[in-house]
Amino acid sequence: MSITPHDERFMAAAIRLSRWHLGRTATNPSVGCLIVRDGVIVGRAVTALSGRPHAETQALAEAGALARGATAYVTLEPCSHHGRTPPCSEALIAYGVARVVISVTDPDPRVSGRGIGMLREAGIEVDAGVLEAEGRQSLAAYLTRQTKNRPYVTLKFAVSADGMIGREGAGQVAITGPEASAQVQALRAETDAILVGIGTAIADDPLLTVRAPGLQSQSPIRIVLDPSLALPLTSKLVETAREVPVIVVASEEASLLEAEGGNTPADAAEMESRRAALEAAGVEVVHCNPYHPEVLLPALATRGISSLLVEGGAKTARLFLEAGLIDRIQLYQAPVVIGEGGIESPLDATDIPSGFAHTGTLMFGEDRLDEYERGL
Ligand code: AOF
Ligand code: ZN
Repeated sequence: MSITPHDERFMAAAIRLSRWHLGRTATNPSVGCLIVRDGVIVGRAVTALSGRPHAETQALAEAGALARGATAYVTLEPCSHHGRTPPCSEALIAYGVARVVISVTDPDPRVSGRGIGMLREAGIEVDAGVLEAEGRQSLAAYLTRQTKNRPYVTLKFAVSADGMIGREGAGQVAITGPEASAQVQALRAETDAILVGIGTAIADDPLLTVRAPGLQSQSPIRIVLDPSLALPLTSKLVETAREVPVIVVASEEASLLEAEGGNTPADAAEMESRRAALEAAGVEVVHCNPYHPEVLLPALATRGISSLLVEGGAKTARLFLEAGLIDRIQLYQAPVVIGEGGIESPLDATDIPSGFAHTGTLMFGEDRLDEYERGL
């Protein structure tokens, strides 16, 4: 049988369903699965919170005997390995599914092609690659971590009508309105970690949590690039470190500081006491050159972080852009005028780096969101 518009419609629904648990199944991807019999959905599921059970076994359980002869739509190739439960491919075979339609094949070396192989060997018809671009987008974090050993990185920033992202010495300056803020809260909720530079951490004293009603438990891990451990113990980040984790990325050794800023050996003792104080407050201090995202990102991936949101400020944005380590840019443009003392944006709509494609524009109240993406 060839792919029909019905297949695409059901796959689109499976992809929408998969987004429901985005960012909440780490390190497993959030996969959507529909079981369809005679054009009617008889089972549906998304990978459970924290990653197990997988989508297929839950959808099959809902369909029960109706799964026999039905078609399963899955956003990712069904697994073939034994985890905490037997492989999903085995379950699809056992329930007597006649056809499996897949969006994206799984790069996990334990699965990669074997899931499809098991199904075909059992006589099940398999079609892969349906709505693949959309499927890959919904699995971007998982695919990036699996194939590039780093998180999928989104750079988000808001620019005023006069091209500014804030005002010198003014702390947090409202640029976008409440509708855009709600959207950013939703973005944070589906992201594993959020990162800012020490400049922003001090100037804005941000909380970087998710406060939207119903999503409060989905705050990402908060990461501060802080070479010399200058994050104040009285900052909101440190004060809430026991509720939502904070990781401070400091320079690897005092000798590096010396080379960079002429610090004296006395600073090593000072660093040590700051580190002890931060750790006593519940902050995790990681030593890794904060100016080398190409080293930091694989370290974060190893800890299970698949998606990262870079939220500020200009210096940190430039650092990641120059390293070529941004996968997606979300640029909010607001009608607000900052004027005198403004901090210039590192980027505007006219100088988005080459390699990024403009993938959409949305309006949130008065604010315009433009999204740009690079291929995975
Ligand atoms: C599926 N359906 O819903 C998901 C899959 O740690 P484990 O044993 O759960 O295995 C994780 C791997 O399972 C992950 O790398 C990916 O290959 C697959 N995820 N597979 O059939 C699902 N979430
Ligand atoms: Zn599975």
